[in-house]
Order: sequence, then C-alpha cells, then structure tokens
Amino acid sequence: MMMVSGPMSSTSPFTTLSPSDVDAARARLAAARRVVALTGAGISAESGVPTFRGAEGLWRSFRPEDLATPRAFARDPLLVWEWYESRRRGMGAVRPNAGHDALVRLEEGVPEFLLATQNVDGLHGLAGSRRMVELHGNLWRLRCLGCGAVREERRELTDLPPRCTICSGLLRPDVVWFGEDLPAGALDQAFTAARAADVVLVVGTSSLVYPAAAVPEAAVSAGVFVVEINPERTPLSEACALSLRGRAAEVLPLIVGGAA
Ligand code: BJW
Ligand code: ZN
Repeated sequence: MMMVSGPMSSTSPFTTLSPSDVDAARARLAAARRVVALTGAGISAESGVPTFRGAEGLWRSFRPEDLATPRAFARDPLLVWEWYESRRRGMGAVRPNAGHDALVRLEEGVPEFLLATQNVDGLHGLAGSRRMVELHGNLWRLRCLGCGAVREERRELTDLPPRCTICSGLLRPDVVWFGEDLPAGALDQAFTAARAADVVLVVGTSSLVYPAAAVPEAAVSAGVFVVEINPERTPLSEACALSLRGRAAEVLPLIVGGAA
C-alpha cells in the first residue's frame, strides 16, 4: 500500500515527501477523535481550478484591487461581473478530485470533524462534505445589495450585471472580498474547532490571507498537531508538526486511506 519511496524524478511531488512523515500523519489521524481541515485553492488545482498566487495563479493576470474589493465593484460592477462570470464558466464542468474525496472519508471516520474551506468553487460540497464552513463564500451564490436576498444560481448569467428579481437591486457574487469581514459564525467555528482538535490539516493554501491563515496559527499555539500538505513551503511550514511536500490529491488519500 505504501506508495512513497526514496528520491524520484525532480518533478515528482514526492521528491521531498518522507515515508516516515506520511506514516506519522496517518497514525495521528487514525487515533484522532477531533479533526479540522483548512483548505485553500491548491486542493482544487488538480480539478483544473486556477489558484490565486504562484506562476499560474489568477493574480498573475489580474490585480485583486481591480476585481476583488467592494470599491472595485462599486466603480465598475460590469467589469467585476465579467471576470466572475468567466471564472464561473470555467468551473462549470470541473469535478472534485481524490483530495476532496479523501476529506469526505475522513469526515465519515472521525466523531468530530470540521472542514473550513477558503475556496468558493463549491467542490467540497459536490464531493459530499457536510460538516463544512465556507470562509470566503461561494461563487455559485448571488447576494442582493438592495434587499440582502441570497440565491443559488449555477446557470450562466447572460445579462450582466445581474439584478434582483425581488427589488431590482444590483446582485453581487456572495464571496468575501479584500477588506470585508468573513462570516462571523463560520470563522468562530473554525477557530474554536481548530484549538480543540487532535489534528489540524492545512491543505493547499499559501497561508498568506488573514484571518483564515490565523486559524492554524491558533492551533499551533494551543499545542495541536498541525499537518500541512502543499508542494511548496509556506509561512506556516516551519511552525507545524509535519509539512508534507506533495499534492493534495496524492497525499490526502495516502494519509486518510480507504480509497476505492
Ligand atoms: C497545492 C497544489 C496541489 C498548488 N495540492 N497544494 C495583515 C496584514 C496585511 C493585510 C491584512 C492582514 N490581516 C488582514 C489583512 C487584509 C487581507 C489580507 O489577508 N491580505 C493579505 C493578502 C496580506 N484580508 C482581508 O481583507 C480579509 N478580510 C478582513 O481581514 O476583514 C477585516 C478587515 C476589514 C476592513 C479592512 C481590513 C480588514 C478578507 C480576505 C478575503 C480573501 N478573498 C479571496 C477572494 C475570494 C473570492 C474570489 O475567489 O474571487 O479569497 S482572495 C483569495 O485568497 C481567495 C482565497 O480564498 C484566498 C487564499 O488563497 P489560497 O487559497 O491560499 O490560494 P493561493 O493561490 O494563495 O495558494 C495556493 C496554494 O496551493 C499554494 O501554496 C500552492 O503551493 C498550493 N498548491 N497546487 C496542494 N495540487
Ligand atoms: Zn433584492
């Protein structure tokens, strides 16, 4: 069953993934009663969803301040909507991958579990995750700036910017932009669960965006066993108990087990 061996080709995600670290993570998870997973864009990378930072990231081609702030939306809602609609179209056909699926199996196997995702792509829900909070909202929901109504809309939006059918107010994507507060209940839940967990998994996030990045920091401070899964080093790598340098869709099935 052990797929990890010694040094492989330089492009292999397992190049620096040590078998003993994988074993240690697997043993910790097997014994854990309370587990929290914090995920970021990297877990969806292998489904074909672009990340934000890094060589292929969205912020290489687009400036966040032009597109992902309330001020940008107030200035030019059409421009912002065109960007979001092109991302929605690109994500319409993507499917969860083995990393999302492994977190569903993990949820089913531990008594207390919380998935806190920064992702807005909805792939965790599609995979079957249930005990979940979406810290940065969801791209498939629209929120009215006039009456506050929120509705799910997976169909292509043809008339941009979209308007509310109740009050004709401007609709916005129900996501969290820079400078905006995260859903308070969701963030509190993530902090509380992470501090009380036996194991916290931090998967596919650059650990640069706050306050989400403070969740595993709080767990480390509380003495929790924090495991990072990421092909790259991050500001969290040094502080956590294990940093598994590999791709989520390959490493998560190894440490969770139970894959078909
Ligand atoms: C793989 C992989 C594979 C690749 N497997 N891994 C302190 C200092 C300075 C500023 C701040 C501060 N505290 C707060 C702020 C402000 C700001 C912030 O954090 N800025 C930093 C960038 C410096 N935070 C906010 O504004 C937040 N709100 C807030 O703080 O409110 C209070 C407030 C009120 C008023 C004024 C000021 C503050 C809100 C943050 C909202 C973030 N929104 C976005 C967009 C969502 C909507 C959309 O999609 O359009 O959320 S930005 C973007 O970043 C998105 C992500 O959820 C978020 C995190 O990114 P993530 O997921 O980590 O992705 P990447 O691309 O960064 O990393 C991918 C990782 O995957 C990499 O490490 C790869 O190596 C790895 N990877 N392939 C595993 N196969
Ligand atoms: Zn409305």
